[in-house]
Amino acid sequence: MKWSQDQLEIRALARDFAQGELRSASAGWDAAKDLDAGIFRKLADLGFLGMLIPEQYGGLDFDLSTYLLVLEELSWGDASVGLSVAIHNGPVAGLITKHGSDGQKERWLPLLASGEVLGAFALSEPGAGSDAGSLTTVAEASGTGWKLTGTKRWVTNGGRAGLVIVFAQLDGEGMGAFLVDPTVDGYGVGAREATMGLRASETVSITLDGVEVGEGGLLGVVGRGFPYALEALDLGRAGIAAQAVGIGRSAMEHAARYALEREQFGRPIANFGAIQVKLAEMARRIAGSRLLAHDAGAAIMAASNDEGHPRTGVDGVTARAAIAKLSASEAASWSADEAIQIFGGYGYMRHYPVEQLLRDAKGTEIYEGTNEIMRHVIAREVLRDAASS
Ligand code: COS
Repeated sequence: MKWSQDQLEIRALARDFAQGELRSASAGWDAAKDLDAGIFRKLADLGFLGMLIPEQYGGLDFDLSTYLLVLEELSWGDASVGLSVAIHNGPVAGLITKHGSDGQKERWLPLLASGEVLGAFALSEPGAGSDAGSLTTVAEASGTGWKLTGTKRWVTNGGRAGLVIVFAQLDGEGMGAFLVDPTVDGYGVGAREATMGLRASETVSITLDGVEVGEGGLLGVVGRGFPYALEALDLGRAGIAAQAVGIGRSAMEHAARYALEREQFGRPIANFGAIQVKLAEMARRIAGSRLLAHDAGAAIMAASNDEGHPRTGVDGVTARAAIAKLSASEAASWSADEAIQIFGGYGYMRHYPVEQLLRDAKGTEIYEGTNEIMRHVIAREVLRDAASS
């Protein structure tokens, strides 16, 4: 893959930021189970909270490959930061940019781009995860708009968010996507979940108890909420792939450095073939996954530029995003697991960095669609092609 000079400069900026601001803080944030709130201001100052937002609304209007390069670097520094930034820029800002009315874009995009408002995406529910079409949150017509009632789970950025995209069933009309200001009456935030990894990332439940959303709060077309959610997840999955590449690369680099320093049997363990095979395999899986993440980004860009790029089929956007996320998340978990093995007894200890990377990597196999769903989506598109050939 060949990057332009601009892309290389932006990647270098993100890498310096990750090195200076994230990497050394990451273990502390993991232990504290919270990010330093000031980090969002720093990200906003660099423009990293408006990466996909058009310039007229104060964003950087990056192409997707630049965006994915930045996400990889941020996630290399701290995967919880990578996740927050990916949700905010991808499914949230991406959906508003694509389907928002002029009024919605003017209201929300400058706030998201400047970091005044952090975005969250509320699709999953206690009983609706992989089966995202089975939501029980309802939106009832209220005369002046809609009234939302239900519970959402696993909402990243949920407590800090100043804007939440909430998906709810409309009476007999499919699903709607609503732009909810969390300061309204009836909006409640549950306790932070205690998660295995990505512990600094905020994951909460939210309750909606008759939350009023005016006419201007419905995103796009009535009843199209489910396709919007799936479309947002394509972009989200490309971002998670880049996040996983960052985590996997971090594990590989830690392991390689340790292998050069650690001596056993009178020489660095990097001299042993068993260690070299692990490092080579990490490099192969991570490099392949990076290409797949950027391939998904290219497909999404082609589709959104109306180049007639298909959504369905194994060459379509949805399958390519699923392939990238599946490959990268497995590469990250595998690399972090093998990095612990290379560190040996030290790797199993809390204050060495690689055990955190394994806990963080595991999340990428689950959120924004489990890897079982990724395989289902990919197989469905392979079979669709076969049936129509
Ligand atoms: N972009 C735009 N539209 C899309 C789309 C996309 N990527 N994918 C599907 N659609 C449209 C379809 O064209 C269809 O529209 P019509 O109703 O007009 O025909 C509609 O959306 C439903 O699509 P489809 O029938 O393919 O959906 P399924 O019910 O088969 O999808 C799965 C089932 C399991 C694939 C889906 O529910 C899924 O991805 N689940 C995982 C959810 C998830 O990732 N949850 C994690 C949330 S974030 S923590």
